[in-house]
Amino acid sequence: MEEYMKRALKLAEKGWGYTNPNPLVGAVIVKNGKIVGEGYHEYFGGPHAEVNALKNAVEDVKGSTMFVTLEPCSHYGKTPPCVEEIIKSGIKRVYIAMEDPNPKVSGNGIKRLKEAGIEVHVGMMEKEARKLNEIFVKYITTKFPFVILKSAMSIDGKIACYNGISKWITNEKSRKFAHKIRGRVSAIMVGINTVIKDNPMLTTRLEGYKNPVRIIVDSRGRIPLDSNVIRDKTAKTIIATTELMLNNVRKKLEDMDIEVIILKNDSGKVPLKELMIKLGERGIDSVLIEGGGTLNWSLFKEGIVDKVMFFISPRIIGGKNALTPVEGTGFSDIGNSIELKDVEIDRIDDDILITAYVRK
Ligand code: AOF
Ligand code: ZN
Repeated sequence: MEEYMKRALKLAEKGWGYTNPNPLVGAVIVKNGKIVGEGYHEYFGGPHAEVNALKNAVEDVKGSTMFVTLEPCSHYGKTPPCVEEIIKSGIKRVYIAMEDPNPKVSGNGIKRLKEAGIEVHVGMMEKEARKLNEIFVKYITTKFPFVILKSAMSIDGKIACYNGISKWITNEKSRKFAHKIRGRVSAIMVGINTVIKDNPMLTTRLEGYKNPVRIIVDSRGRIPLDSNVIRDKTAKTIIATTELMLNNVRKKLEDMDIEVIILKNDSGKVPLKELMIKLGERGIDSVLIEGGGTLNWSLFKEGIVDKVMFFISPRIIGGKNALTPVEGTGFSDIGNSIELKDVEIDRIDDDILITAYVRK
């Protein structure tokens, strides 16, 4: 029967990038061994997956089984509780991949279904469901965004040549995939050096994918006012800075509709944890970090990174002054270094993608 849950997970994925900060959810209704209804959560604030599946059913669902990737909700939020709709429909059995970590629900949906005499099974393909909603699980329980750090490097660990040239290290397919990841997160973050050096656009540029908010960490307010992230209005830009930014620069930015977040810090550097908390308060559930090495080091050192995605191209760039993905001071002994777990390796033609999670 896992095939139905697999289908529900596949449907859930269709919402990628549009449901944040809500979860990705899919639901399938099966009657006499046949799928009679399917649905998923399509966009933030829209109907939930279960309701969509019921609405799309092609025959009476009385006596049927529902497969849903997240515990159906029991609360009045933007929409009425799904459990009541399920109970009303006459569905007699529900398979749930994982309990809802949302404290407003967590277990109450399951309880309510059971009370109504529905047979409930929890845990089918739970691992896959948790992975699919890794952003939601962290954000709903901590209000702190899920942080993914992405980097592209040569096999000898360089992100540019000694003279700064970096176009292009990885292949086109890898770069396209990296753009897709942008479309799935709420925000993308870079340091000011990257903006000054590369003048990137930081947009998705793929049909069917939305643009995340651009966040520039710029402690002293050095952002050039004619840079692409300021001029281009296809995505929102937030500048995170300190009191070192000059007032007239701030005013000019705000006049250009750029949000400026000023954070106090004695060291004169943007306090990154506080920044993440501020972003969480704005509903930003996920941040993709796209370098460079100075920002990456600070984020690792402060324990802010959850997941890494390293694209590695089979080429040697060399040069002892060529930049690497993580700069800063570095750790003084291996025992203190950042350890990764759940390592996965994918091939993108001749490139290698290593995905892993930071052991906390
Ligand atoms: C979704 N989509 O398909 C399911 C959700 O703000 P609301 O009313 O849309 O409720 C959001 C909460 O509902 C969410 O945090 C999760 O706990 C629960 N289930 N949410 O957005 C869905 N099934
Ligand atoms: Zn619901």
